[in-house]
Amino acid sequence: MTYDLAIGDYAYSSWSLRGWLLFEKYAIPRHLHLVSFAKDASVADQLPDFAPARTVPAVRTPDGAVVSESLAIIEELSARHPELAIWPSAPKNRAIARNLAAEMHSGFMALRSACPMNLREAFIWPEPSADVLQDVARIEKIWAHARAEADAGPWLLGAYSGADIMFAPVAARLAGYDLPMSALARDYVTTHLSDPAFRRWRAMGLVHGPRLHRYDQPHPLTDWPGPTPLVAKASDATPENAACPYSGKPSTHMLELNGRTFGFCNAFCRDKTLADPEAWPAFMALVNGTD
Ligand SMILES: N[C@@H](CCC(=O)N[C@@H](CS)C(=O)NCC(=O)O)C(=O)O
Repeated sequence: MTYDLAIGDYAYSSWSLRGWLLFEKYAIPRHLHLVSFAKDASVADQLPDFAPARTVPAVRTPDGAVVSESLAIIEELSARHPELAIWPSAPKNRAIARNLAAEMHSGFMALRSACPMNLREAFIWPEPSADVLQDVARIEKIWAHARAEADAGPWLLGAYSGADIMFAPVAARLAGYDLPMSALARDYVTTHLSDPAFRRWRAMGLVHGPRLHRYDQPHPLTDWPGPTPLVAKASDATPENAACPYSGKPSTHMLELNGRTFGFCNAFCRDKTLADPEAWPAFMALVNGTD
């Protein structure tokens, strides 16, 4: 018995990113269920096994409870897995982390509505609206407050916590719309964009599912503000590895990186790796001969 986790489109579902990061960062086993915003069916209709959930992420616990508010999902898993320290263990830091997460869960409506998460594009918005700038100023303030309490470490309270999960899509929005921010906020945003788990999620978003035009914006496009991926391309050559680095199944779909050919068991495994090779530890272990 394990958890079931339902998520929406990787490129666009900011709340799903939070649910997925929770399981990914703390290595909590789960079965993944995908819903698609491109379908005519509502999210609720795509989730009959998660009733009464009507949004993603949604989690079904091993004992059958459905939890479909991202903050409640973090709280519940934190209570069920205290050894993982999803909230900081020091009480003062824990209180600050919880407060940050709750403020994110209920706030920043201007930023959320004017700057929907779109991990396939990065925009330049030269003159952000006053209410968005007000949200950014508040975010900078509470990030700086948390960082002032932090022990060593790049995250809000030093080590990664539920507060960072809640702000990952906010970082993607600040960077993805080129919003003005303090040096401290920029450092923290860069930490998110460089995080291998975030990069894995974005790599899947680049290759999985259709482009959804409702996330297009009237702003000019610019380069993605995160790390530049290594350049790889699809290939038909014979791979060095007979078995997929992820599943161990036979290699059927290949990519070329630095003149070498590597195989995967299906197109998605190949394409998500192609999108950002360095984000995938099992693949890099294969490349570096350390697997
Ligand atoms: N309060 C919820 C919000 C979840 C949410 O709005 N998810 C969006 C996807 S990012 C969704 O499922 N939208 C589908 C719909 O509203 O029908 C949470 O904290 O998880």
